[in-house]
Amino acid sequence: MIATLKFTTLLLAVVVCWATQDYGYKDVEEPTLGDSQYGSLWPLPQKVQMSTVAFKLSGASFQIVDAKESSSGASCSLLQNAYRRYDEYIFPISRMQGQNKKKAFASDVSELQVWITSADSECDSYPSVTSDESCECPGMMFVFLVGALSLETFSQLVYDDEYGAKSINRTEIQDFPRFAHRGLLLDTSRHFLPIKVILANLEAMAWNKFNVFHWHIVDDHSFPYMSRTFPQLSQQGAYHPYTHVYTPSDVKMIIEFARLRGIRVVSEFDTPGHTQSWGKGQKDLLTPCYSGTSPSGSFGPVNPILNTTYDFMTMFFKEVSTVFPDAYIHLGGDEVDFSCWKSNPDIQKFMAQQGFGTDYSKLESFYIQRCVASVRHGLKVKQMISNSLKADTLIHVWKGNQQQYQAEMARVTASGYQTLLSTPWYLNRISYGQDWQAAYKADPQDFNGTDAQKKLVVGGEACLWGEFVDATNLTPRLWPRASAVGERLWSDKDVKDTNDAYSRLIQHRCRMVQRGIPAEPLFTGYCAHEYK
Ligand code: CP6
Repeated sequence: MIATLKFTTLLLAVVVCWATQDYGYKDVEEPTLGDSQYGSLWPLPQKVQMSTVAFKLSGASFQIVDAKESSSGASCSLLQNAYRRYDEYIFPISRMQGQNKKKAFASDVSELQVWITSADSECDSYPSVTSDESCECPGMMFVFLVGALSLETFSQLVYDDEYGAKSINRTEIQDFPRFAHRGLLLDTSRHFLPIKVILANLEAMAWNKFNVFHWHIVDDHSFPYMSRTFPQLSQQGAYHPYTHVYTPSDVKMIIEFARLRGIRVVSEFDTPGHTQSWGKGQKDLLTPCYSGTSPSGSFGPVNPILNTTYDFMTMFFKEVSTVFPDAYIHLGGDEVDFSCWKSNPDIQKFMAQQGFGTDYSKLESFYIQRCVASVRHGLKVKQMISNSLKADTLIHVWKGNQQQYQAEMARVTASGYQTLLSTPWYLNRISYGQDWQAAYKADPQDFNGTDAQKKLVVGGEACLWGEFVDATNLTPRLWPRASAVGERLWSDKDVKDTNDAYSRLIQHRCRMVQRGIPAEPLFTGYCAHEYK
């Protein structure tokens, strides 16, 4: 039985203005605004039973503590860290000002007991694709079985009653993610992103239950990754050799900040295309392009016919695998421009020797396979993500229109590969109106295939490519639009009522703003806190 939870202070009806002219965004209807029975929960848990029985959270005494039975406790810095964060989210001002020192009433909730049941908790280790992210919160409201993610759910249940007192309704929740891989791609090559911007967005990712930061760290335009083995790559290839780089300790800090929030950091070093910036610090790595019979002075993709290329890749990826603890490395492999390879007589000769004819995609596969072999040689246990078909790699589908990507998902899974979807979630593409809805409606398992094929879909990633974003506009462009992807990847596949989502997302967006993330509005309206 699910009862309605009323949020009297958070929401008033918004007057919806219908466009009478064609502004080019009429294909998406404005959702109707009504209170969701699920309050401001986002993403929606798998099972929610909310009652109308409300309790006050006493600001004076409320605390998040380890349950006696919990298998993790005071020595778990990951948990203690999370308690502190969520205490502040739930009591944003009153704690700081020492207010609310009233005596607690008998019916008040004074404690949230955190009970970790898994034997191998992740206090000191890194999250992985097999991490248990489930939460069962049965019976008594005060005893929860939670991981760090369910603290987020708990905090979303807390609301201000009509007198402004923190309240929570008796609620039973059972929760687990629909997909194990819920990623967000940020691009730090087209524009350098200061550490604090990355950290702020990792924080917002945790609120939206994303668990993979896909770090598209280098590309054509700059090489901000400071390599210990090849320091000249960033010295020559970064926008600035000292200020616009990520040092080993910066990278460490980002990985630790992510770990404390249950987020994996998967690094991507895209080759053989998108590598112009690599060429500045690494001689002979890129293919010299020709105009007619002489070199033109410009360079193309990584040179696939030299042994030195593979020696370099082996050493480079060996380093990357020690810097980034995740089991996966993303190898990119997208958008290779063949024109430079075609122009180069040495490459032409090599093509003939190998019997590739004029099919340059065969040369591309040749490169990827040798690269994978050298990466594997350097890493042994590492797994790889790419968009090329090769056994035991995870295939990332990130091209085409809806029909094409659905066909691609069907093809990839029919061949038995695990897959990740990104095509419908290019958040760098913006348009007038509520484009979160298109992202919300896309479903990674929506393609022609058997149940076994559908099971091979491990999740998806929202992408924010960096050509038109830097620290000034990244965060509001990303949130709450990425939240739509967050719910699609976390909640049950039948959670697809856009009106209900709209009501919850408006409140979730206000909550993000209140917690310090400048998330853009979905449409007209207001947030209860914004007058402060
Ligand atoms: N960079 C890299 C990009 C893109 C890709 N790869 C890209 C292309 C088109 C759009 C968005 C991003 N900027 N390395 C393609 C995956 Cl719309």
